Amino acid sequence: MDFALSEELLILRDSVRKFAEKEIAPFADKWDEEHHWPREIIRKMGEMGLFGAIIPEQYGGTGMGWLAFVIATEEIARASSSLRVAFNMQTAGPGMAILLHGTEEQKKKYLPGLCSGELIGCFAITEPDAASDVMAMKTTAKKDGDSYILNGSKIWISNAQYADLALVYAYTNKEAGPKGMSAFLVELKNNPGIRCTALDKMGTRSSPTGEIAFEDARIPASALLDKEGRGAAYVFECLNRTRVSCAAGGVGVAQACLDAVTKYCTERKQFGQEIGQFQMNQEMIAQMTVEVEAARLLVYKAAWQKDQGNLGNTLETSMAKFFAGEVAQRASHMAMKIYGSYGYSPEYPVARYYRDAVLYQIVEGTANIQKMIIALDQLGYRKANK
Ligand code: GRA
Repeated sequence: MDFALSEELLILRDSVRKFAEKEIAPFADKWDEEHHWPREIIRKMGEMGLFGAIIPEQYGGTGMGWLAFVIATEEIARASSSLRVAFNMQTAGPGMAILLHGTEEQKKKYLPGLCSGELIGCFAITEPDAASDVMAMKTTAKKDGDSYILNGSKIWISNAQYADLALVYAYTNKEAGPKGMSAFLVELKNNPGIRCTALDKMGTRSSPTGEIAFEDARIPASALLDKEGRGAAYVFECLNRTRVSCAAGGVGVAQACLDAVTKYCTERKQFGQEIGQFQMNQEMIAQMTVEVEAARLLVYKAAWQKDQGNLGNTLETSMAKFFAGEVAQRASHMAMKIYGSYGYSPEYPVARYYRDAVLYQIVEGTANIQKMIIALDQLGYRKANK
């Protein structure tokens, strides 16, 4: 066992950190307030090779691997939780699905653009009545000659209103249950049957979120990913990748809270001394320090396993996602207590961290869903790892 990061990963971490501190952190509050999605920053992240870490060089990636991917995610989330969403929308979701199951033509057509950030991606699972209960989705895809006709509605889709390409899950044969779900690579623009509209949220406001409505939307039959009936396996496989990056995002937000309170505790004075001298604050600082490190180690372990070829490590991925979400939420709560009224003010980013942290207990499978996966595995009722 070796806990040291390689020279290559340390260089990556430092360069992403410098980029995020210079080009994201100073503007993150303003972008959040204005609900602004900085397209040019997504492009720069792509050009730096961040999205391509998990994609081989021949398709426009860098092939650095999952550990590199989560390290970069954490550093971006530390500056802006909103901007880390791009890692999942570009490559952890659609990009990897294409790499693993797409045709050579689909790989050549989409992967270089998803890596560089020239193409904007997203994935569409959730529906108004099918969120935790994925299999209850109602969207259908009916074969019609050389086309499929899509009908249904997807909700809470990151990037919906800007994405070029969506990985969409729909039933091609509802009666067949899990065997009747399929995955499609849908080009969202210039299709009269597809309507994308924006949704508002209380946090993560510089990450666009929306609805996608399919009304007799005709897509070419070549948009099918692999074969009909593979959708159920691919949807959970996809979540098993995106959840680890999401977990790294939670660590990034928690680290940002720890950075903020460390600075504030040694600057702010009350009762004639720095507030870091008060044991009640020290208790919170100690708690945050340990929890951030423990969450990071769970994320690294899950990413390391994926680098060993174990992409089906649902158990370790769910543990990382669950714990990082809890830690982000607790760290932001403690930061709020330490900052007091200033935490509640938009003058400091703590209020943003607090709003953003809540998301990690909801998105990519709620905290309860992760606990269910972990407990069912522990009890021997349903093995998590595939
Ligand atoms: O065996 P079978 O033929 O019946 O097929 C089943 C199973 O073998 C079928 O899927 C297969 N399967 C898998 N295949 C490959 C299940 N897991 C895997 C896997 N890991 N790999 C149905 O399985 P099931 O267990 O019967 O399904 P279920 O009971 O519905 O699933 C359980 C569970 C509740 C855990 C699942 O539905 C779940 O994870 N729900 C949470 C949904 C979720 O995470 N939604 C997130 C939406 S995406 C999002 O939030 C985007 C955020 C973007 C951002 O901002 O980052």
